[in-house]
Amino acid sequence: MTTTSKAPPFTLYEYRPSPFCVAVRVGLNECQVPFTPRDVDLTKPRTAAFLKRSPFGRLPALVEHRPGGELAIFESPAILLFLAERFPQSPLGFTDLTARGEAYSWLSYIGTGFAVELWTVYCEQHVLDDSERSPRSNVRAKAELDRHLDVLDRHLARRAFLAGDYSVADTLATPLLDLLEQLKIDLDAFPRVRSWRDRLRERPSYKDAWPGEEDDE
Ligand SMILES: N[C@@H](CCC(=O)N[C@@H](CS)C(=O)NCC(=O)O)C(=O)O
Repeated sequence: MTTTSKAPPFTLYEYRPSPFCVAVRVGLNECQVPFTPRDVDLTKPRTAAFLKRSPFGRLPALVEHRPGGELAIFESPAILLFLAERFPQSPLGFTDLTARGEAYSWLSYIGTGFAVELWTVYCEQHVLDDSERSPRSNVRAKAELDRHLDVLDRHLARRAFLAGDYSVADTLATPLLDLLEQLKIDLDAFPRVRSWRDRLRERPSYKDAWPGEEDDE
C-alpha cells in the first residue's frame, strides 16, 4: 500500500467490534485504500455532522473526501458495493455481469438473511434478559441458523467462495463467521463452511483489519 503525507481520502466512522465495521475495514484493505479510522462512542448522542453522514446514526459510515465536497455512504453492503465499483481492478471488482448478479444475490442474503439469523441467536444468548428469553425460542433460532448453515455448506461443496471468485459477499461474511465461535456453534457438521471461514481468515485483508491486535488473547 502506498502512503503519502496527505491525509487519506477516506474516513471510516466505526465502532471497532462491530462485524459490519470489520467487513468494511476488510473491504478497504482488499482495495488497498488508506483510510482514517474514527471511533464513534455508541453511548453518546450522535452529532448533527455525523447524522448528515449516517442518518440513522449507525455504523459504519464511509466518507470519501473530494475536491468539491464529500460523499458519505452508510450501510455496510452499500459501502462494499461502492468500493467494488470505485476500485474495479481490486478483488472486489466484478469481472462480468454474471459475477455481478451472483455477488449481489449473495451479498443481499448475507446482509439480510444470515446476519439476521445470527443476530437472533446472539440476542437469545447475550442481549435479552431472563424475563425475555425462552428456551423454546433459543432452540427455534438455533435450528433456523443450522438450516442456513446447511444450505451454505451444500452451496460451498461446488465452489471456494459464495459467488465463484472472492467477492463483496465473502467480505461481509468474514466477520459474521467469527460470531459463530462466540455463540459456540460447532462447525463439525458444516465442514465446508469451516474451510471457507478459514480461507477468508487467511486473507491479508482480514489480518490487516486488526492492526496490533493479532496477539491479543
Ligand atoms: N445494516 C447495518 C447494520 C449496522 C449496525 O447495526 N450497526 C450497529 C453497530 S453493530 C450500530 O451502529 N448500532 C447503534 C445504533 O443502532 O444506534 C449495516 O450493515 O451497516
